[in-house]
Order: sequence, then structure tokens, then C-alpha cells
Amino acid sequence: SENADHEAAAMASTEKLPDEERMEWWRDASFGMFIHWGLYSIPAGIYKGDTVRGNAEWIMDKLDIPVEEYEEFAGQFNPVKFDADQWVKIAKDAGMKYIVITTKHHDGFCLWDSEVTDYDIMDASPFKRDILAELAEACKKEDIKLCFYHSIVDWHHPDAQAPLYPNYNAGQRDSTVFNPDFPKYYENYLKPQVKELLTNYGDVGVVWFDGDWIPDYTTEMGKELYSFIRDIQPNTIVNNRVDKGRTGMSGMNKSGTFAGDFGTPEKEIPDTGIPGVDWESCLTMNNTWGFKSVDHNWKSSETLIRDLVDIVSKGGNLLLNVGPTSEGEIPGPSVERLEDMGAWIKENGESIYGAKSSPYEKPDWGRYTTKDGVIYAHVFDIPAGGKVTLNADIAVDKVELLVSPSSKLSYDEASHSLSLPSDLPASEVTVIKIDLKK
Ligand code: FHN
Repeated sequence: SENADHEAAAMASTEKLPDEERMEWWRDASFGMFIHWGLYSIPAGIYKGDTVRGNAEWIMDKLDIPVEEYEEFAGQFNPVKFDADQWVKIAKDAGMKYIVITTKHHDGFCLWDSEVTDYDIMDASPFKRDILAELAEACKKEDIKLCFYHSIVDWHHPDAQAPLYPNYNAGQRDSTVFNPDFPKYYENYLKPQVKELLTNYGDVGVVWFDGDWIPDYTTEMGKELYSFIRDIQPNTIVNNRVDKGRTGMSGMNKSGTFAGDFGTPEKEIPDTGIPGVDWESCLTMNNTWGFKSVDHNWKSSETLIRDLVDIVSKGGNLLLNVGPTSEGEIPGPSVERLEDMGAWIKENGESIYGAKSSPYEKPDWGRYTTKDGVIYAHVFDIPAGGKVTLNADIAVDKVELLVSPSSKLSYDEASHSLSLPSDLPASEVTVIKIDLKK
């Protein structure tokens, strides 16, 4: 309603913080949930007997599904098992501090009641519930930051794509083909939708743009859109895909002045962090962002926990993806991995949240993080005999196991090494807390 909209807008904080303060919650959070959900969860990677190679959310483009055919999925989208509180609980129990959900992916379908289109959950589907509104309420209850992914690419909007190929193969369009009407889409559709997202759902932690690669979208548009967002909600954080600075999947900005508050490595973890540069690796647990009913290739919980440690040790955040089903459920294998991650973080989160990259070379047995003058050594695979050799340039005063401080560890100054007890409980990563000499 009109009042609710105004109330939501009023809730969004309007006092402009200095960047260091604005970024603080995000830098300390370290770990967020990415949610790729939309009409593509219905075919789930398979259409008319063909299976899409790779990401299931690209099925419309990869299998050349004409707009009129793909639109039929909207009338079938009825995720009756969707429970925002359950999703938020899964994220919170996993140790995730923010949730980034696809408000609209490249296929153009909107998970909220948009005023500028009927191609949305309220008007085109039998579900007729505002998914973003329910998620916003659930996040607020659990103090989880609500964040919005939004695609610049739109395979449904006629002004956003190159002239229609025979099969509307818009996503694969020739990079020299421009759509003369794209500025109309930008002005009359993309910006109004971004304004809706930043006006109707309270505080938005991050706007996570995607689709920055299309040639019709210009750096002028990107810089304007960044300012447009900050004018509505001054403290919202915006990724670097709002502009044109990103260098491919490595995600960091090339030199030059580009808008965006953090780099976005995708499906990869950089070899090292970059001092003074904020970045977040977005990873899948399998090999697709959107739900796929076949060929998953799931990563182990251990790998995912070690990825989190690796990323934080380099000064980044992990945005880890789930692809809910067309019924509105986060797949079981994803939930299992998130439960394992939550159990590890519950015991070892001190070495992750608010922790930063250390000045020490990464050891071959694991990673270091640092917080408040303390060093945390994360041992991935305990060396034979339990002997862990620390970097010689670490001035060690005291070492102890993070999970059981009473179990004093003896440190041999001469060899810079310590011996872990043989009866340690099994862990994906064993954390040693190192107090430094004053
Ligand atoms: O094309 C999208 C893809 O579907 C997915 O959303 C990823 C997630 O970051 N971004 C784009 C590929 O770079």
C-alpha cells in the first residue's frame, strides 16, 4: 500500500556514512548466501529433451527458447513450499550474515510486484505473493542483511536486446550489434525498477548488478546508476558490475575510475588479495547457479569451508550460492553443506568474522588470518606427526587450540614449530590461536 511503501522508504537509513563506516558491516560479515531463483527452476536445465550445458539459468538463451514459449513458465511458477523464514534460518545457521537474491535474472522475470511490468510474480504467476517482501521481513526478524542481485541484461524486454534473431538468441548476440532503444530501457525500465527495489523493501545492504558486459550499457549509465542508488539509500553498497571496470571472471577492476564498491571474482578465488581493495568471490556448490535436475558435481563441505578460510585469509568475502527448486525449496545437498559449514563456524567463527589478511606468506599446510593483533593459523591437513611449522617471521608469545584453549600447545622457538596432539577431534580445518610478543 502507499503508506507501507512510504514507511519502508522511511526505514531505509538516509544519513550518509563515510565509506569506512558504510563498508564495515560487509567487511566484517565475510560470508553471505547467493540465491539464484526464477522461472528457470521449472525446466531445471532440460527443455524438449535437450540439456543445457553449464548454468541452468541460461536455458532460455542456450537452448534458443523463443520469448513466447519461455513466458509460459510464468503461468506454471507456483512455489508453494517457499518459506522465507526457513531460508533465512538455513543461512543464519550456516553463519551467513547477508543474503543476495536474484530480483530479476537475464530472463527478465521479476520476483517482486513491479509497477513497470506484468512479467512478475504478482501478475504473471499463480503464486501472487511478493517474494522480496516476504524475504525482507524474514531477514529483518533475524538481523540478516537483505541484498538484491539485479540483471542489466534482459532477454524479455524488446528494448534491451539486439534485433531478434530467428530464435531470439539475444544473450549470445554479436557484440557489434547495438539496440538503438537500449537507452529507453535504461531510463524507463532499469532505473525505475532499481528505484522500486530501493524504496519498497526497507534497508538494502547491497545492490549486486550483473550483465555489465553488454555493449549497449555504457560506463556513463553505470556511474549514473551508482549515484542514483546512493541518492535513494546513501549507505547501500554496490558491486563493481554496476559499471564497466570489471576484468572478466577474475572480477577486479582494470585501472581507471569506475563505480562500484567491491570486486566480484566469479567461480574463482584470487591467488592473493589486493591491499585496499574490497572483493567477494561468488561460488557455486556445484556447477550451476540456477537449480539443475542433472549433473551436479557437488563440492564437499570440507572444500567449501577451506574456500571460506582461503578467501578471508586474502581479505575477501565468500558469497556462496543456492539454487532453490521450482517448489521453493533449497536443495537437500545444499542444506547439508551449509549445516556442516555452520557447525565449523560456530566453533571457529572468531578466526573468520572481522578477520583480515595477515602480512605473512601463506604456508603450504593452510592459511593465516588476523584480528585485533592475534594471528589464526588454519591447518587444512595436519602434517604427519602433528608438527606444524609457523613462518619464521611470526613473533610467537603463546599458541593454543582455538576450540580448546586449555589444551596448551608447546612451541619450539628454534624450529618455529608446534606439535598438535594426536587425539584432536577431526575437523575440516584446525585453528591455532597465536598471541604475538608485545
Ligand atoms: O550470467 C550470469 C550467471 O547466470 C550468474 O548469475 C553469474 C553469477 O555471478 N553471473 C553471470 C555470469 O558471469
